[in-house]
Parts: sequence; C-alpha cells; structure tokens
Amino acid sequence: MASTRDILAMLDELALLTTLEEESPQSFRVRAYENARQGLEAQPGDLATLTATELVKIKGVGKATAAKIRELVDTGSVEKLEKLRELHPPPVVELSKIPGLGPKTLKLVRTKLGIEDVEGLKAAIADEQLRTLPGLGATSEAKMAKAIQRLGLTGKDRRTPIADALPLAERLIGDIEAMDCVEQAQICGSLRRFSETIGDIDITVASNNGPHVMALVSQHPEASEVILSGETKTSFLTKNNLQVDVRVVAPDQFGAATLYFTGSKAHNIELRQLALRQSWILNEYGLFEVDEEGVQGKRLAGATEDEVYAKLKLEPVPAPMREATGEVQAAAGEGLPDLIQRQHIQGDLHYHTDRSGDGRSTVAEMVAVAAAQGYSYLAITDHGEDLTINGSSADEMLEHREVIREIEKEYDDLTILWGCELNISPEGELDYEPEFRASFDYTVASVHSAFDRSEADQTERMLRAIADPTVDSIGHLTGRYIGRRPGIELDVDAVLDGLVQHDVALEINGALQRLDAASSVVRKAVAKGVKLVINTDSHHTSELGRMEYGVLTAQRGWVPRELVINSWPKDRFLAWVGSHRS
Ligand code: DGT
Ligand code: CA
Ligand code: CA
Ligand code: ZN
Repeated sequence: MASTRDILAMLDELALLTTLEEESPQSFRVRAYENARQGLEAQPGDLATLTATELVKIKGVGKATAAKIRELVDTGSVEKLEKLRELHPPPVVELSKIPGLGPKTLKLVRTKLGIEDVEGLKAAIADEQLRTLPGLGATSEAKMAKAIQRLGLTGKDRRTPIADALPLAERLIGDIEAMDCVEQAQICGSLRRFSETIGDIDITVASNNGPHVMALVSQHPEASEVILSGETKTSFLTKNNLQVDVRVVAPDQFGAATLYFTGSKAHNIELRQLALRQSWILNEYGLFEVDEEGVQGKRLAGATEDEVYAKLKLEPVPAPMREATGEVQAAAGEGLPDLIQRQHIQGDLHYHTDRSGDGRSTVAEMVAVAAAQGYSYLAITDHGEDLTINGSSADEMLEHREVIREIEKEYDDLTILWGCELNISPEGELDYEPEFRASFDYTVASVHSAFDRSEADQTERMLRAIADPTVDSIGHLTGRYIGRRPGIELDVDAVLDGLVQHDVALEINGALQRLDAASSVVRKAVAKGVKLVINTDSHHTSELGRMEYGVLTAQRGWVPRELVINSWPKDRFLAWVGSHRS
C-alpha cells in the first residue's frame, strides 16, 4: 500500500522524468507536478486515504495528478511513470545530474552519439566526440570530465566519511565566525546529526549583511570552484570535491533556519505536520499563523530552535536524534530519554601510552591530560602480547604497572586502572594465560585481524571472547574504518544477548574513522539493556576530543546516562568492575 512518502516520491520522479522528456524544466506539466507536490507536502495526514474529489481540493492538485495518485494507491504503479522510466532509465537519469548536460544537450548526446550512461560519456569525452556537436566544445568536455570525477559517479561509495568532512567543516565555521558582520554560524545537515557519511556540508550563518558574507565565503581559500554565488546562498567545491552549501539568514530567523537545514527532511516533515494541526506554518523563516485565505500572518517563533520546539509543545530534540524514528512522538509525549551528555563522562577506559607500539605519548603525559579533563578514573589499556609489534609481554606489562602506580600517587582524586586491550584471535582466544589476564584491573577485548570470515564464524568468535570471565568490555565491535574498510559481519542480536548474559559492556569508540559500535547497533543495545562505555581509544594526548564524538554517536543511538558505565560515580564504577573479579 502506497504511503504519503511514496506519493510525494512519485511526483518528484514524474517532475524529473517529464523534464527530460519535454526537454525543459519550465514545461507546464513539470510545473503542475511541482505545484501539486508543494500542496500535498503541506497536507497533514495520510494522503493515500483521500479520494480523487478530496485530492483536487488541495492547493495545486489538478485532476490528472489526482488520478495518478489514486492509480498508485489502487494498483501499486502508474502507467505514465512506467513509460517515462522506459524512455529514461536510471543510467540516463544519472547523466542528467552532470552540470552542462541539461535536458536538451542530453537528448543530443543520446541521439547523435548513442550515449546512454556515464561510462559512455566518459569514453566520448576521451575520444573528443562531444565537440563535434553543435554548442559543445573542448571546454564543455573538460568541465563534464571534472564533474563526473567530482560527483564520484564512477566510484562505489559516493558519500564522504565523517572523518574527512568534520575537520574541514570546523575550520570553515571558525573562519566564518571570524568574518565581520557574522553574528553566529552553525554546522547543519547530516554532519550536525552526526551521520557516518556526509553527502555535502551545510552551514547556516546569521548576519544583517548577507551579500557581504556571501561574497567573503565565495572567496574562501577552501573554495576551489564556486558552483553558486547568490545573496543568500553560496555553494562551492573543495579541492577534494566535497560540496559546501552556506546559507545566510537574518539573526532573528537563525533558529528556524538551522532547524530546517539540519533536517533530517523526514524530521522536518513531522514538525510541519504538527504545526499544520494548529493551522500554523513552519518554514526556514519561522513558525507563523495563517489566516483563512492561507496567507502567512503573525510570527510565533524562529529566533532559536528551542523556541520553535516549545511553541509546538515539544521537548527540544538534540540534533543527532532528528531522524524521524520516534523522537517527535517521544518529545510530545512520554519525553525523550535522559540522554548521555559529554559532561556526564567521569573517565576514559580505552587509553594507550607509548607502552603500545602505536602509542605516541608517555604515561605521564597521557595521565596529565586526562586529569585536566576532570576525570576521576582512567583505565590505561595498552595492547596485549598477541599484537606482536604493538603489544607487550607479561613482564613488560608488570613493569608498566609499577610506572602507572607511581604516577597515580601524584594525583589525589584520580584512580588509574592498570588495564589491557586484549586481542581477540580469529578463533576468539585472548592474550596471555587466563590467570595473568585475570590480574589486570580492567580489560577491553577487540578484533584487529581476520575481517573477512563468515558471519557465523565471526559471531562465534565474538561470543567466545564475551564469555571469557576476564573480559570487562568489547572495544570497536566490528573493526571497521568508515568508507574504507568494512567491519566484521556479526549476528548483532546474538552478540548483544551475549553481552547482557555475561554483563560485558559494549564500547562506543569515538575515533571518527571508527564510531564503532555504530549508532544503529547502539540503539538495539539500549533496547536490550546492554551496558555501554564511551571511549577515545587515544594513542596521543591530542585525541581526547574524541570523547565528544563518542557521545554524539551514543545520542544518535538514544543512549540514556544510566547505561553508560563511565558516567557512573567512581564508587559505583569500581564496584561493578570488582564484581567481575570475585
Ligand atoms: P546529506 O547531505 O545527503 O548527507 O544529507 P542532509 O540531511 O545534509 O541533506 P541536504 O544537504 O540535502 O539538506 C540539508 C537539510 O536541509 C536537510 O536535512 C533538510 C533540509 N532540506 C533540504 N531540502 C529539503 C526539502 O526539500 N524539504 C525539506 N522539508 N527539507 C529539506
Ligand atoms: Ca548535507
Ligand atoms: Ca546540502
Ligand atoms: Zn585500542
């Protein structure tokens, strides 16, 4: 059965394919689909339950469109759409995304050169074929070649890992905030929601002199190619072909604008539907009353996001939760979870020193920065002996313990646990003899090799490690590097059940390239009551900032403070660790 979302998606596709068919985005049929979509998007409730007569009463919806909606709901498909899809299959639609290949030019390259997909276009460019067509030259060939590369249209993974996007975005925000005329600037979009991969970077700026700010932004050194340069929006590409969209709004619209551009789109739709129930309208400029004619009236909120949520009788929703997975309902009703916050964190429990081959700061240095964070406990978890280059023998670990105990004396309120990161072998075995393992104050066990076994083998491997009585927590569950190395495949439910059964904590690793366990897994863990631990896995004193990233990932997984063992007061935390050792 078609949903409201399916109906809106159908209209989007009809508008796009009709643009290609009629070779113009201005055709009246395209406009009709777009107008209908606008009217329908603003309509509360399930569109699939409306009759054709009810549909045409909605602003922008004509008879032909209403008939197509009913056809979709009643039969599951739309004949007109199927015909258009045959004429313009997905590879052709993909071609239409390339700048310089508008509907008319696209038709030309299809009919004259027989080009039907990106590979065909690349070959034609290489053969200098495009320049034989009217209106095209060597410059257009070069531009399209660059666009194909930038869009990643030939690569498999077309999105940018958060580890590549966030540092750049933070640099940009810093520079924009320093510009004169700028009052505030905020990262929005999927990056603010802390998605693992990012389509593009969105930034919203508050200023009373938009055109001036936009002019400055388009001259930013990171902008290697400006795609769009307007008075309220600038889009550019960085050297690494990452797109950045910067929008500027008046300061009193800042909250409504950041809300809108943070999304997710689905979250925004739910908010707008709530507004409509009050006969209000919510857009990127604010929350407004509307009169009987549908004319926008008095503004009710918009300077801050919290103000908009409050007016809609909602608890403010933290950005990482804005994915339309029940947060609006919770914020209106029983309330959001008592979400874990950065300031709740009392200690770091996955922490390396130069005792590890890949550690780069001394014990004294690593402890000093942890103490400066105000932590009340810390577990130093250098690698066990199985990681041959990076690991340490039992004797080395015992010497290390003496170093740690000496340094601990310098700190009155900081308890330092002598720990270990145990390596989980392909068979699920762990470093050292069981008695020696059991002598550590704290352990985290993790996978560092053999990533490509079957799900059944990996699950068995993981469950064996979890069941070992010397294991307190599991580090970076899958071993993935986002966008670069897929992690091990696991039967997630079985693993989470094992963690509950053996009272072992699941790590949320804050390293940006890892963010492992992923927020989707973490949300399942929360539902099962699995204990969690948020760590930086630091190998250098500069890596403590990762704690914030771990917390944002936990928030995406709806993690309440109560489940996070390293948010507990020291006594409670130490009692829990002690219970594993008796
Ligand atoms: P991305 O860039 O693919 O990782 O994902 P987002 O969520 O950053 O998406 P993007 O960059 O296309 O748009 C940023 C936000 O702007 C999005 O989360 C919600 C808002 N937005 C953009 N287009 C629309 C729209 O057509 N309708 C609504 N309601 N919101 C939109
Ligand atoms: Ca985006
Ligand atoms: Ca965007
Ligand atoms: Zn580690």
